Amino acid sequence: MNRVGQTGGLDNETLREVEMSGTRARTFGFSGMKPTIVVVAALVFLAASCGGGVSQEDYDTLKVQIEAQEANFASYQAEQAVGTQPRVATPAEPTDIDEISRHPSIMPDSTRYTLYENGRYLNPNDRGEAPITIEAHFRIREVVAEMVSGTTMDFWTFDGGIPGPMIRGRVGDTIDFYLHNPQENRIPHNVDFHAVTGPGGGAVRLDTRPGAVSRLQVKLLAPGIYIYHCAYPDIPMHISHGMYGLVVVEPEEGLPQVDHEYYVLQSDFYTEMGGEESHPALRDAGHLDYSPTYGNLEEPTFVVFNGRPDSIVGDRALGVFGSEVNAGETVRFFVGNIGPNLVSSFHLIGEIFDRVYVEGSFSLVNSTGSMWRARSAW
Ligand SMILES: [Cu+2]
Repeated sequence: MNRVGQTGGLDNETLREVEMSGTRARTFGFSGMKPTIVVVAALVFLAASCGGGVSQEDYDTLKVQIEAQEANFASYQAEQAVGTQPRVATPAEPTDIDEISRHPSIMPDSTRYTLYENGRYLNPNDRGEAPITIEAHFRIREVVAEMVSGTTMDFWTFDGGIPGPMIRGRVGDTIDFYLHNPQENRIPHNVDFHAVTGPGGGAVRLDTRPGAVSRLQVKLLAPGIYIYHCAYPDIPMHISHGMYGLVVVEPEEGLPQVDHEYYVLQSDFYTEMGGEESHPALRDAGHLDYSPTYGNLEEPTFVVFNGRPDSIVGDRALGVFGSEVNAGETVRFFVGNIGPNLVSSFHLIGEIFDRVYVEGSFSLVNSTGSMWRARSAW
């Protein structure tokens, strides 16, 4: 995302939801961020709705909005220039759950499950050639949990863990998805599936207030590994509270069998502590509030795999937590990065992947076997 103040311009309040000629365009962005791309997107929608041309009336309306937001953004920049206020520490809060991290070994071991509910993959079957329907129920839990020892944060989760549950199917399968937002929650949520073609990847259909359930039925058309995330405004705020996961769409013939699989998802968390301290220094820091300011500055307090620091070490290391991994066995990683800001520098030591599906594409494969053969010929 753009860093605030680099380009000047609009804030997102207007631009997150631009309604013109019956077309709603939703966009990403921390409050106050200059969304140049969004203006372009809005104009594209206008062009589409006006048969190829932007009317003077629509142009004038957008221009007024832009000028109003420029004034708003100038005041935001002034606020930023003052700097962040000194933190007043608050005690750690009682936790609602013992563990915020969903371990990488907790995932469907294949595409043979037709139901996900209450944290479990159910109804395994020997699927044949024909596509199947996979029914998935996600329940949103807004919880307080420990990020590091003695330090709590507010998390918004799918089924109480970060990342959310993996959905796994094959091309041709149908996902029958239900989003449950229990009454005790405070905030509406939704899901944007990047595996889905359509408005907001289904997010518009899945806006769900507390006490309601929404449903989306979609057919999986394109193979690959996809992010899903909550896309309820302010979208980066929902992402930064932990609302994301992966959808794996295998090719029609499925993926080759391996002995072990893991589900790893990187993300950033932004708090009032900013980004200067490493996580050992953030122990016993009390309750940390979410900070949109440090989000705008792209200065995360925590950059983690699977929900929190140290989530995959010690007794939670791969091959220790869950099944044991022995020499000669095969392992597959599904790796994602939701940010919302930082890129991932996934770094493997002491082993070389035989095959890398580049950027989650099953058709773009980097194979060390073929490289080795090429080198051997030299
Ligand atoms: Cu949400």
